Amino acid sequence: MSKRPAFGTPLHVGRPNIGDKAAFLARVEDMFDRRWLSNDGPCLQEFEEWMAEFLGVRHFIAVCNGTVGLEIMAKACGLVGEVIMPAFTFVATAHAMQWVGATPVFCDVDPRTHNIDPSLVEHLITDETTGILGVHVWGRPCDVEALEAIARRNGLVLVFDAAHALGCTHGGRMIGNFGVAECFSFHATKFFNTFEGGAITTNDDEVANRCRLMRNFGFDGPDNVVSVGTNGKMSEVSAAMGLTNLESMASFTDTNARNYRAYAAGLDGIPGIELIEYSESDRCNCQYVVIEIDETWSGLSRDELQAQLTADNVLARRYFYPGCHLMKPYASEPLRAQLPETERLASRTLSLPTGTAVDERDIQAVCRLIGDAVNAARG
Ligand code: T4K
Repeated sequence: MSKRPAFGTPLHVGRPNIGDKAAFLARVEDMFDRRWLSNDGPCLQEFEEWMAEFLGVRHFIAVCNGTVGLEIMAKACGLVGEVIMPAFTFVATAHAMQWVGATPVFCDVDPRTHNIDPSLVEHLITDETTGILGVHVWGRPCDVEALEAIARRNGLVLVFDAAHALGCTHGGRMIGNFGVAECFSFHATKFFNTFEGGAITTNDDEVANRCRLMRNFGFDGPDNVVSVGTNGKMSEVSAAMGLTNLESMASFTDTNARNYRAYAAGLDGIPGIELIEYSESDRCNCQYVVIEIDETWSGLSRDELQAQLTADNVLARRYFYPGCHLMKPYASEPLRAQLPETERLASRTLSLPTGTAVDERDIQAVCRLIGDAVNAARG
């Protein structure tokens, strides 16, 4: 007979944080009374204003999800031809470029930061290259200054996928202000969600204007279509969720930080298990608790550990396995460079459950399960 799992109900990665339900429902009541459900409604306008102020950015353009946001950002910034980006990211980063007709050119990552390695970017530049797309993986900022210098030297557009990085800073400045534009995700699984949603941020008025037009079919006033566009609008109900969750954002971040510290304490000293670190000097949302498993010390592989946790109803995730470059739509493309660090990371990282659905006792139990698995594997 198989043993009973340690957790009766599954402990998921990506459980949504949900702010004050009464405040949300009141906003939805008002929305119904107004009969204004989408297309630049009052919730959307308030959400955009509040977020622009929070990020200290000139333009915050809310969109229906992060992937469409990346597509609009790419079009508005003129990304065509080849775009250099990491393969160690969620596949949406690559898909968005491919979807708008640009070719992702995958660059390896820095094993310490998990972000695109600037020292390798320049080797990948060709006559076809128009831009660099950095991803602030786990909310840890890219080496922005090095990427800016490369972009400047080579006349390239620098943009960022900031899907993980809401509320994070780099050098004291909020993510959302770097490159020509940045794109956030507010998907349900992100620590701050609008059910589905995202946003493009920029300090460039022309880019912002193009993004706003493209988000709404290229309409510049009724009947006047001035550019090609798509339907990238955020609905009122999503914006209402955004306003509600903004009121709780500080407490979500505090919970993430508390959870992170509990994991750090619980995992301390377990051989071969290393928790990724967040900078002390910059703000971070700590929404991802990621461990690296070094099999030579832990005695078991990442996949073996994941399987054991799953048997105990701890549903840890292999973000980002196997790397975009090995996924079917991209695997047949000739690789410009080998990606040993990407492949190494993709084989050893595991994201653990966190957020407001998880408490410290859960975390202590998860850490004990990991410790027991390693002890058993090492004999
Ligand atoms: N760029 C980057 C770097 C990204 O990480 C993402 C998204 C994007 C761009 C694109 O942004 P969006 O277009 O999504 O706004 C999830 C999310 O769907 C995705 O948004 C996120 N990154 C990615 C890292 O994670 P999956 O395929 O892992 O989703 P799924 O359905 O397996 O759910 C993950 C976990 O969350 C499960 O354990 C179940 C749990 N869950 C999920 C939902 C939706 C819940 O407990 N409740 C829920 O409502 O991609």
